[in-house]
Amino acid sequence: MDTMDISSAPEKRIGLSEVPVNWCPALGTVLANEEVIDGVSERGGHPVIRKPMRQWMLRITEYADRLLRDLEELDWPESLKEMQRNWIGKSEGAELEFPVLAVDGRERGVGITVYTTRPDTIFGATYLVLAPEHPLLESLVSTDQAKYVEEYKELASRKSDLERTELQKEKTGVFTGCYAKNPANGVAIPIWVADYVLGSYGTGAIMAVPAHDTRDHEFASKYDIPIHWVVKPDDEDGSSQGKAYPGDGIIMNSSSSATGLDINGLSSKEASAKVIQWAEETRNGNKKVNYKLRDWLFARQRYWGEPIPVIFLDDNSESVSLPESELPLTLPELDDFTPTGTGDPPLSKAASWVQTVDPISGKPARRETNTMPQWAGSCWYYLRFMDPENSKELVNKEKERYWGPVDVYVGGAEHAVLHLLYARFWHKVLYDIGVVSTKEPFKCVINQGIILGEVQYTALKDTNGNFISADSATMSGDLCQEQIPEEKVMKSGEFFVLKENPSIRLIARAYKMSKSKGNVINPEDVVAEYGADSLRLYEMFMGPLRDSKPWNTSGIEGVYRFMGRVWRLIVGSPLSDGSFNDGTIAVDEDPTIEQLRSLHKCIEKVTEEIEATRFNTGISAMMEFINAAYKWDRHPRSIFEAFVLLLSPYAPHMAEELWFRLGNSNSLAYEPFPKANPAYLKDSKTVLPVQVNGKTRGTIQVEETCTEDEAFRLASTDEKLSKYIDGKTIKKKIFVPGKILNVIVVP
Ligand code: ANZ
Repeated sequence: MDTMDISSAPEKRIGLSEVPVNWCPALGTVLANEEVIDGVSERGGHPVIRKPMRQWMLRITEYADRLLRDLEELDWPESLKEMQRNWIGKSEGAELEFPVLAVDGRERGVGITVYTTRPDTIFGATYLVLAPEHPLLESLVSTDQAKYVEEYKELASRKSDLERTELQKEKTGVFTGCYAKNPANGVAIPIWVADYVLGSYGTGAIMAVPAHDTRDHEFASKYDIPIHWVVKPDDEDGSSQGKAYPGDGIIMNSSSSATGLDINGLSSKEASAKVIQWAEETRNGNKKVNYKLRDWLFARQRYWGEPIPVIFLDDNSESVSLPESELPLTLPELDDFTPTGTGDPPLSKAASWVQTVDPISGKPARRETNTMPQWAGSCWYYLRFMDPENSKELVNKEKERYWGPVDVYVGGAEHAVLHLLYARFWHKVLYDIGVVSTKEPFKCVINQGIILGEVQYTALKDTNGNFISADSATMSGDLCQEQIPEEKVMKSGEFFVLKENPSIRLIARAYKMSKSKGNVINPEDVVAEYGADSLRLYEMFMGPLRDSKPWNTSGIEGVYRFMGRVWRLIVGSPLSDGSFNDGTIAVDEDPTIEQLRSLHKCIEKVTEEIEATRFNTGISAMMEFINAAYKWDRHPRSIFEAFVLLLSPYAPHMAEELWFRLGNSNSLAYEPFPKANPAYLKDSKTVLPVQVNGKTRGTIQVEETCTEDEAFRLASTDEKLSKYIDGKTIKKKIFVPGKILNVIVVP
């Protein structure tokens, strides 16, 4: 393997390595491990095979521990963090060395190092297994076994790692004809080759403990290899079972006078620690941490990607990175940029671009023709947003300190071990070389729920065509299903029933939008019919951001009506020709305490709900405010200006228009968001009894500071009281603040 360092940073972060890569013939490119899911490409689902190729790798493994540790301080969904933890896959154990024996039983002077997470089970190791790719394999195999081992290696090379490690697959293997010594008790144990051990993980070799590992148990049973029980479960004797006991327990059958090692009676945890200590003292091994994370294969055989700024000197194929003065390196124009199909990148067709000179030495050189994967750009675009015009540096330090890190990042969980892991890695590299000031790029990540198709209602019918209620139907009978349109459905408690016969309960389900289900809502159609603001407001109104929720067309109509109400309240009813006022019907006068209270409560609620990403309840508060405002007979401009600012993040186009009609000449984008004044948030209303001619007829809610005129105005507009007062001649009003209002009318 030849690896060249092209970075000036202390750690090697990028290198060119001949490695078995994921090659996707259909896409004509190699793919990163993160882009291969269950043996097929993440995009398109095409088969992926393993093939050795010389490729650029980014050394993300250098950052495995930091990527894991720093997850703790992030406000991300726990499930997302767990996916990254599993992908990084930290495993703590030991590397132990098993000396290889010659035919005469003496040590040959070479050892096989295994990686194990269960050093406590070392006395139960009854054979070793090497991966078919293990570099020592060839030198160990006995002459009579060589043919079988060769055949086996050939067979294994055609399987993917996934096929090899699948638990259900029958385990296969071949004896190498060679033995090793178990260092714990000096016993000679056979060395096998089997493809359930991977060459790319740990040391590519294992000590097999069939009593306590399921795969080893299956293998040993098949090939008649001894099974030694060394861990006693807390509650029963493990040896009586016909399968492996993989759990922890108390160690037994684990002492040797030959080596002096004795771990009997210890717990698994204590025994592991003791074996590691013993191995370190006797130079038989050491503690070891392993990661599942692999280096990031960073080259693609694609035209559309950032070209890698590296050249190869013609005389010795040494790679040289281009100096900063030559950057950015841009793609050459190509007529045919389709993949070549051979593994040669499309850029290899750009002969005059490929042929260049080394700007430092002036020697002839060739450009690297692989390009970067699509993830490269998304690893740092958020930094450019902070300083998009900067042509001198990636991001100005001061601007980065002001804006970074990203406060809230809304995105899908499907990027958990792709973009969100890669971007964290790049950010850490940029932190190490002083470009950014924070260790993490995204403080908080929110996974938004998906918008499902409209709820579909299904009724069940028996063979005679009669409806059967969904709760009473036994699915075993002959039933057929009928789709019921929404207008024939009503809600009854928690369930949906037929309007014409409420005893028939329906099945209500919302499906993910998909072409095949025919339930896709095209946002452009919605915008054409209701406007972009309605769509936006409705999407916010549908429910909490993190929940998946069904689309509902009557819901958007509701939101559209609300916007109409807001418009008419501020601009007035349509004029006779259908157009509207140029200005507003709001008046230039001071708002009443009651109006201020209404507004500031709304501001408080909307602000709180934005912070908590519960936009839906914030919008409900605005709807309540508008309902209350419709009852006012005066509409002070200052109140509606504040309201329009509250509405603007949800319905920016209409809010901007209303803002201008309210008499402003600058965009509302430059206005601060309203702040709730605590003075108006206290509820200081008292109940004032109202008498008419000495007889109590009802009550009104008034402020403590309420005047006689204000109390009388409230009483005469009150639904219950107005009939005793309206149209009557008022003789006298007796008002005792905070106590009573008595109106004397001419009978
Ligand atoms: C002995 C043993 C006894 C094990 C026991 C397990 C149970 P994780 O947690 O995934 O790191 N192993 C090591 N290298 C391997 C490879 N290249 N291919 C396949 N399997 C490999 O798992 C580590 C365990 O997986 C190791 O601990 C080893 O089996 C196996 F009762 O060693 B163990």
